[in-house]
Amino acid sequence: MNENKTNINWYPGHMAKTKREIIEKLSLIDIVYEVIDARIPYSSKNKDIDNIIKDKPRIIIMTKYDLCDTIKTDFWEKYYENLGYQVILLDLMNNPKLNIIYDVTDKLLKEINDKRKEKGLKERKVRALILGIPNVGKSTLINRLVGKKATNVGNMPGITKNLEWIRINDKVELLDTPGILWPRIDNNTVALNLASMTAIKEEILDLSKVAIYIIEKMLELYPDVIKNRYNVTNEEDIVDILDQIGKKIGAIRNKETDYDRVYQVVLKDLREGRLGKVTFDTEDICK
Ligand SMILES: Nc1nc2c(ncn2[C@@H]2O[C@H](COP(=O)(O)OP(=O)(O)OP(=O)(O)O)[C@@H](O)[C@H]2O)c(=O)[nH]1
Ligand SMILES: [Mg+2]
Repeated sequence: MNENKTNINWYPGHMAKTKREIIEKLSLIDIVYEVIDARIPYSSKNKDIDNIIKDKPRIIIMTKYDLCDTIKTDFWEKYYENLGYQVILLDLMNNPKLNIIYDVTDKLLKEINDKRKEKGLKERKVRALILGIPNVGKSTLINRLVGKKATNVGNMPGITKNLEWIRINDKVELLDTPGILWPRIDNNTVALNLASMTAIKEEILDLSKVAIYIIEKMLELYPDVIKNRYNVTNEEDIVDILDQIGKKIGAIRNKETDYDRVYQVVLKDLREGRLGKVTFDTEDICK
């Protein structure tokens, strides 16, 4: 047996329920805004989505642009464009350029509206479904589009609990949805990336596994960040590395490293952006 197998078979009932409810509402929907996290543009894309939305017009919205490694993002933007998607990159915290969403929506729905006009029908109000895995910024996007707090947000998975219509103006209505994953996450790296970026609770994989993955991934992709932040000079052995981090952050109990504390600090530092701008999905993940 492979010791590293994460064995993620975590598809709680509420996700199955949400999926069913989305499918029920689909006939009302004109366009889907599929929200993914720019730090994990491959891992955070729901592998079940084509089964859910079939051939509805779709825009991929990559959020958290302020937190990602933009050189890697360029690759992923082109990757999805080559697959035929429209891709929009957004920093929802500092500089959400939202008009582009409406421009692309108008472009994608032009054909439908032109047909309606030919038949003498009025242009239809646009109903957009906001879909994505937990914690990618779906509700934050909605709040930005509305221009005020219309729905709850928070940096942990599972904040939105129910499907909820939100009116933007006379022309646009949005359907916010709880984050959903797909039934079996059989790619270890994808599972660990999801836990690293708080799309699934870290306990599901085990805190130590996720934190050690983050440290090893950072040492591979952004070694100076870890070395400088935590005074890591000797990186031969993971236990040594944890001890050095423990010493630097003062996670010592009874003269021994408090490993749980080290894990928690590393996770928190990554999530709160203290480990710099990072993207964990490298090109080889989709091969
Ligand atoms: N730095 C940064 N943080 C963001 C961005 N977009 C969202 N966030 C943060 O990400 C966290 C999750 O945002 P939510 O809008 O609650 O995510 P969600 O997709 O609705 O999550 P669920 O309802 O749990 O499925 C919050 O802490 C947001 O402030 C962004 O572009 N940049
Ligand atoms: Mg939400």
